[in-house]
Amino acid sequence: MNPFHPLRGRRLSAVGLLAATALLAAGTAAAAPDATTVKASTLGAQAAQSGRYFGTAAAAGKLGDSTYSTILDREFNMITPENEMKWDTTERSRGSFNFGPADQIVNHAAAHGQRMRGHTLVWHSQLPGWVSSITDATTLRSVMKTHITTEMNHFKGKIYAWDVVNEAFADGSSQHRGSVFQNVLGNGFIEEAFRTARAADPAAKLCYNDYNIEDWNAAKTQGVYAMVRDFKSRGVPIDCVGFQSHFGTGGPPASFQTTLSNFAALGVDVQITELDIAQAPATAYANTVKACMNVARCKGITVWGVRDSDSWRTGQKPLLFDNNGNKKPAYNAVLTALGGTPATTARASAAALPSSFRWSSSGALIAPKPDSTHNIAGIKDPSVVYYNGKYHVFASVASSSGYSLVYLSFSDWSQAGSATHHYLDRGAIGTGYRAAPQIFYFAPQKLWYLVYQTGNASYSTNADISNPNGWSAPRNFYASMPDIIRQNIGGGYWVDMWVICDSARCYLFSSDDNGHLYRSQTGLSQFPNGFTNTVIAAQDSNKFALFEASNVYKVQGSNQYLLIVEAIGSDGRRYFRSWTSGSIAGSWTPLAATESNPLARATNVTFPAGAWTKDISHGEMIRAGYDQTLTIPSCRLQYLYQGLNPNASGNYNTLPWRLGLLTQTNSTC
Ligand code: 9MR
Repeated sequence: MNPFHPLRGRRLSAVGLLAATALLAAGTAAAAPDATTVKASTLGAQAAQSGRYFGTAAAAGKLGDSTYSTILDREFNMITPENEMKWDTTERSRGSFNFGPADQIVNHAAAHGQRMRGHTLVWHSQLPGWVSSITDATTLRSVMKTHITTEMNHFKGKIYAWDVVNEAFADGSSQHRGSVFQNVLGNGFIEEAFRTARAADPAAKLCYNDYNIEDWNAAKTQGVYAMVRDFKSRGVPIDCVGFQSHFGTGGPPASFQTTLSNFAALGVDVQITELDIAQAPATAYANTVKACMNVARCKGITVWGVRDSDSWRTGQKPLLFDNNGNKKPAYNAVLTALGGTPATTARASAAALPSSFRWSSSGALIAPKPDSTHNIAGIKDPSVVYYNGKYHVFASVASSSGYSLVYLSFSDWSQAGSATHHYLDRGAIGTGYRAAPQIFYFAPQKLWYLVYQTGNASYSTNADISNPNGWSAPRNFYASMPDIIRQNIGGGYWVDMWVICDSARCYLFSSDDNGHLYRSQTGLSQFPNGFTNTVIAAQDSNKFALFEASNVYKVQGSNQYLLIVEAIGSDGRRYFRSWTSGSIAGSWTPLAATESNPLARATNVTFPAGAWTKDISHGEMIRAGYDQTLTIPSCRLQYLYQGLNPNASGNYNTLPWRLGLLTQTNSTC
């Protein structure tokens, strides 16, 4: 946002902003995406379109392998730790818990907007000797309950579903297998485990997980089915059954879909939890996915590893990616069975986002809270991340005397209005012109960055986002305004700095209120230093069509980046245009980029709580994660924005801006 211009663009008469105004990007724009194409080009994004997830097992020790983590974060939106949550890692000796390796995966998932399955709490295998040698029921019962409770408490709020009990049934039989739990506690140990788990984390789904229960005619399947039926009839808490699905070359048994739907009919979700198929025949994979797609309560599919080289059965090459991370034929078969379009037959950047948008707006949720030293008229330019169970909002506060920054946090939007406002000018960020913040976690340095404008592009860092006093003093990204900006800024203002990184580089965008979007770059390992090669990323001869408040995001589960830019419409009101690109530095293709088909404008927003604003102005998408990749979901977008009483007038800096939340209503998933 531009802090100084009083009238800047407000009620400008007939600026003649035309839909067709060209956005000149570096390179030429490709044809606009087909309006009917909403198929995604990755497994997770495509599964999400039917309300399902697509996950993989992952190993903490491989997160640093960039081939591995690139595929992990591109394709999968659910992660199961392959070994890190098992008893022999988490409680190797009695009462001594180690959650470090699992935390690495959980943190990675949170930063990339992925959900987690917890695997596994009670299992006869990978069980330390001190547990399997217990012979006394009172001791074992206490040990089992402590283990479940301590582990679930540690990960509380972060796990979608737990495999509470794993592989408790004997091969080829409808009876429990022998194990220390079975032998010492008897048949009731499974029920005891589920009851303990429900008490520990009532919000997590509780699953029973097993292998060789996919064939409806197998004795083991019947044994598990009878147990689930019994649990449901007696009110023993169970929410889901996991079918591991470690298949031979033939793939799933013919009755697999019948099995899934019969279990679902008992009132539990079903999930495919550890899928791999010897030699990975495309048809066998497709049949497995179709069985799930045909059962409404089949909520998702997890494959047991990323590349063949990551598999526990690596010699059988059972996974979707080869040792080099290339997609195998089974990959395309799975994507197609999920309803998607493999890249070989569609544009590589097939749109995960629709090409037109509709939104519903909240009322004004956040108003300024002036105090004795902050005589504030408006709260503006919000940046927001959801982290550790809370929304953390940073915003500009404006008054006739200038701009500074404020921080507030809350767990739910209904609490936003009552949150305490912490003025950041009280700490090392200091007083003076600081505005238009952007917040993100820079994972390589384990530090939060707050980027903002001071006349230069500035930043502060903090190890703890929730500590408003922890921010460092401002530092500048540039020694001075880059030449290309000086040459093009005209009578505009250098505003709205925005950082986004991919796996190799970080980019710094900024606007000039004069029709130019600039982009500089530096290496990921050099960040925050070394921003150079500043170029015009996009421009428009009508400055109001490409004004300010640009955001660039990675769209989760797709190859797409989304660019949104605030424009001033022919009615003088603020609204947003949008483009997509396959790379941050790429050319931008119009998505919803006109006044008549905008990303967000008063014309495509409904206001059930009353039309309190005609401006949809500077704000932030609610991200799927919180790290430097700025990943947003591909559906059900939400955008926190600044709006204004339409009758307000006067000096721009004293306008009564408030914050409201848009929620996308035309999402296909
Ligand atoms: O893939 C896991 C492998 O790395 C471990 O060595 C093995 C130890 O038992 O467990 C593997 O995962 C198993 C999962 O936890 C439960 N179902 C069977 C999986 C394959 O053995």
